[in-house]
Amino acid sequence: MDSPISPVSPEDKPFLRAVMGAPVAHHPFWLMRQAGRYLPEYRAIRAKARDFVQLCLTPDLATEITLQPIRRFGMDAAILFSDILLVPFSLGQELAFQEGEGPKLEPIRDRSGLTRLSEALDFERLLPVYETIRLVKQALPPETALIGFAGAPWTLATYMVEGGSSRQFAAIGSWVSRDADGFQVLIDRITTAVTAHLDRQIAAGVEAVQIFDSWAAAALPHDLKRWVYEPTRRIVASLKERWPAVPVIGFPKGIGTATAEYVRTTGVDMISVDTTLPLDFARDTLQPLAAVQGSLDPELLVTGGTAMKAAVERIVDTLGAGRFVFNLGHGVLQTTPPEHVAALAEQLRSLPVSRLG
Ligand code: 1CP
Repeated sequence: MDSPISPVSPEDKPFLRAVMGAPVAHHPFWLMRQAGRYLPEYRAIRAKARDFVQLCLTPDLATEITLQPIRRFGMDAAILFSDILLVPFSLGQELAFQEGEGPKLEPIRDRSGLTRLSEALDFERLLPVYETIRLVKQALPPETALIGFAGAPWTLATYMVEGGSSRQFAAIGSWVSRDADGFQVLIDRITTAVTAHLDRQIAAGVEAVQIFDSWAAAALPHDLKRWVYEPTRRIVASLKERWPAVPVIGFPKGIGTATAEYVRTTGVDMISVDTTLPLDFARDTLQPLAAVQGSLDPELLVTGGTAMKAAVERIVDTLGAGRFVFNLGHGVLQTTPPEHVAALAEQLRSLPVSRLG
């Protein structure tokens, strides 16, 4: 079914304008994990859903959750409500979310474990995700952009090899050091799957995509090129062939000044910076290469008040004259009072934009 023609062209959406470096009337913003447990209306839906994977795969509910923060706070971009682990799930790896324990997957520890994975994504499993995108597009205010996403191959591999969240990364480290070529087969398979999933999301209507490499810092520094930059570069190159105008956002969390090499190598259009990256570095070294998104400490959104206000001003003062989208350095914490997000939205709408041309 064709979606109704929007009276607003993509060029009129502040989020997309800021990424492209066009003038904007206010600093656009969105927040990683802007949909989720800090919102009572999310918790109400979550309490009724049998399990988290099914919630992500129920278009009406996923649509509603995607829209919740937009209704309350008017972010300039919505992010699809879904999860990075739907890609391993759709490659045939069993996935369950246990209350309070995070995700659990049947771990793949070596080359022989690869036989338990399919060669390609089972799109049947993902059709509800693309349907959600179509529903969200119909319901979003015309000036609000929709962002799709996927986990980067390295970060997905950490979950697939460790069997869930990890802080030590012992199993993946062991596989990489024993049999890097075998691990490369896994990375290649994930890279192809992520590319296909992002391609389908764009075809369904998302206007930008973010590649989450939340555990990039778990790779050894001399391995970043092979396991972090190169797979991401391949994804960006394939997407650019089909969708040259769709911005790609990279988030290689925790790699510090190596972020510059990441941006140069991968060709992302916007770089999401975490709380540890000095703002001067973001302005002087990253902004000439790409648009910058970030970097408020999520804890400050829990604190609120004058401490948050001052930190927001410092970020906007440092980065606001270049290509810039306001965001956090990582996801919204569960303990965040929604009123603090409302205060942040108000502050960002009232701060002057110094660069108008
Ligand atoms: O029970 C619940 O309500 C589960 C909480 C939850 C939510 C709200 C999970 C489980 N995933 C999500 C949604 C989600 N995940 C989104 C939706 C859109 C939004 O941002 O509002 C996105 C983009 C993600 C991405 C995601 N999932 C990442 C990358 C970003 C990051 O936070 O670093 C990662 C690492 C995951 C894995 C994941 N999903 C959920 C959990 C508990 C975890 C493990 C996190 C960990 O290992 O620390």
